[in-house]
Amino acid sequence: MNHLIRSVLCTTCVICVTPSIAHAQLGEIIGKGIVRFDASDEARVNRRPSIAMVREFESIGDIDASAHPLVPSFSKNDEGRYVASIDIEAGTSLYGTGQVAGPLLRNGFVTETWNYDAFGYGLGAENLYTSQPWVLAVRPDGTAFGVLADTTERCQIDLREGITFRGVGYQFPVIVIDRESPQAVMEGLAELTGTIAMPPRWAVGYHQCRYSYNPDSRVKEVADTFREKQLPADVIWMDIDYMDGYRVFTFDDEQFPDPKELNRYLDSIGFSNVWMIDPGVKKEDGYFVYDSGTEHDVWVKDASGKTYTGEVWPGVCVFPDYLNEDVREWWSDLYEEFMAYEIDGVWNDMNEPAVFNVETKTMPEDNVHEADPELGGTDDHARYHNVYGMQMIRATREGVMDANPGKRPFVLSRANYLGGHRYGATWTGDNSANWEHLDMSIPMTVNLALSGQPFAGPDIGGFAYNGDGELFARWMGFGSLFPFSRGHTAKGNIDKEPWAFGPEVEATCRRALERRYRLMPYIYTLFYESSVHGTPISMPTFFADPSDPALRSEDDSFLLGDSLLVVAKVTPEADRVAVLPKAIDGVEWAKFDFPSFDGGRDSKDPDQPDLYIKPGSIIVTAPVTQYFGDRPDQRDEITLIVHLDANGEATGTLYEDAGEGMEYMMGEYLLTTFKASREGDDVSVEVIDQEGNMEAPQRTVKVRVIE
Ligand code: MIG
Repeated sequence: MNHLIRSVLCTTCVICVTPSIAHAQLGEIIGKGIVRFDASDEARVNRRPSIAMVREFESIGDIDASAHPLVPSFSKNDEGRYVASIDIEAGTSLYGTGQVAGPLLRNGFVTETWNYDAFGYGLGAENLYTSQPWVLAVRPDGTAFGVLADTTERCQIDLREGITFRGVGYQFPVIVIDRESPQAVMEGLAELTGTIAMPPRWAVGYHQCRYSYNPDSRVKEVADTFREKQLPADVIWMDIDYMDGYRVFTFDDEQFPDPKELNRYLDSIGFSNVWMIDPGVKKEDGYFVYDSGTEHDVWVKDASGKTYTGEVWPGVCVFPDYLNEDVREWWSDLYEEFMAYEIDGVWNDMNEPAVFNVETKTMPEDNVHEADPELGGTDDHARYHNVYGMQMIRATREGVMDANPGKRPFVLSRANYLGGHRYGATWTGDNSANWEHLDMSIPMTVNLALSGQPFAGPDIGGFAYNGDGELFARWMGFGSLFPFSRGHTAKGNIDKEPWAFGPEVEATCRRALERRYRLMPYIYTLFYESSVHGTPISMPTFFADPSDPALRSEDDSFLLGDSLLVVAKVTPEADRVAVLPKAIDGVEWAKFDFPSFDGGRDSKDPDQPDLYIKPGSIIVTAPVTQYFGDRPDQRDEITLIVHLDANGEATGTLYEDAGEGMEYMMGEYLLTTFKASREGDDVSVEVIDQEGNMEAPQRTVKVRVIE
């Protein structure tokens, strides 16, 4: 604690009678434009370690809060909740608050952080699968600030009047990031909570899933059909039915007798694989995971100190205490044998944790976690509930990396917490196959991005219920452009592969997937930028012009990176008119499309979203591939889509690396900046900057100028 500086500041404080009150006005600078406020001296001394942040941030100087424009007021309410509020000026737009169903603009909404198995959730859901106690606020002039309530406890985020957090259990600190733009605030959040790691390139491709593809012959059949029909895809997923009686780390003898052979087959046709692992471990003597866990004493205990049991898929289960380092190590080790079946990626589901047949749908709040001292030490489930899934995937990721040294891991998690993007991607859980959910899937993905999770997307087509071909086609149209792009559906539903609804829907899906693969060089570059700067990958349209009030609630469209605007048609009638960003110095964002495989029909397909390129930018594209590694890596030919600004100039970047492996961290990559300029009637393009040690390829560079 910074006692010296604090007492110096105190001498300037005239009303300093009761120190604990005066010090409520004290904040510590912990970064550029970043101040942490505590409610009192006592709260500051008793502050818990932050689990959201990458490290402990020490004060680099105290500020006189009376001079700070955004001082939270702290209090305790009648229900014993700890309250922190920040006033906002009229015209301030609020976003983030994690995984939220409903519109992009969050003013007027109330959310609560409490990870929850929310099957069949609707618009009014107060809490879903992940928790991000964070609000992004954009002032009328386009400057912005972000507010983080640094608590893992249940915490209400009330945006009905200003910004109010009401947390239980603990007097949490509040961190305010005040910067010149919403983009800069998001980078500030990444300075505190970290960035995503560069994923393997296959994980940036299209993923095909269902609950479940079984037996193994069905997995092969689906993968084969993608190739036969020339529908680009990189990944196929194994949901829980591959397991032997839902026992994690086992395989069903009859349906999946030879998982390695299956993975090799998939690999031979260019498919990567992802297999599910849940936290609930069947309580059964003789089952190696249960026996080994019991021997290592890894299970979460109830309040009386006995091993807690709860029912999930396999029946009565026990649950690893991922808050504990030894337990995480034990869990990581389980992946050694598992990954040896040539498994590429892991999906951790049900890790809120979900428990059947209890009203709360999770474990009792008075269960006990033997958490590491760095995480806060031994305490109850109420305190650690929201980070249970995050700590699970932290251990999973470690295990996957240890098992496959030198490979980039891919982990998908259903539950997560602010900062958990460091360990894995997230999806929006069990949505439904209807137009309301199709519509919500854009703002949900974008608000997750604005809450620090850029690698996200919905179950394309909807998880619950069947829907129909029209809905599916429309959803795939823009779903193929989310950072995480995966089709999925629940057990018992009709088939929902791109060809399942007949030739027209199949053709639409092909165009949509081809667009993603043509845009792959650009999208992969966005992942790189996110991994370095914490920039969101999908962003709200208003990021194009944060000072334009007309864009603040626009959520039928989204930006994929700075340069590409995706305008979707989210009603069956396609009758909503999206608000576009204004022209820049007289130059409009320009609509463009790809000449399609079947003769330029792309732009006539009413189910495709419209694509617009920003004035002054270059989007790097490549010919369609069916999967990563299909043609070397799309490096032999690229097409620069150029839209000149008012000065007749445009720039754009391309990041390239091996697509897998860690060598990029040692400089084995190439970051190329292209610049296009108008010269009379011509447009010339030059490379103005190149960074990285990877050899520049010989290639054809085509240029398409969009007017
Ligand atoms: O209670 O593993 O959200 O994606 O297919 C259902 C089966 C358990 C819930 C996940 C869903 C997955 C399903 N799981």
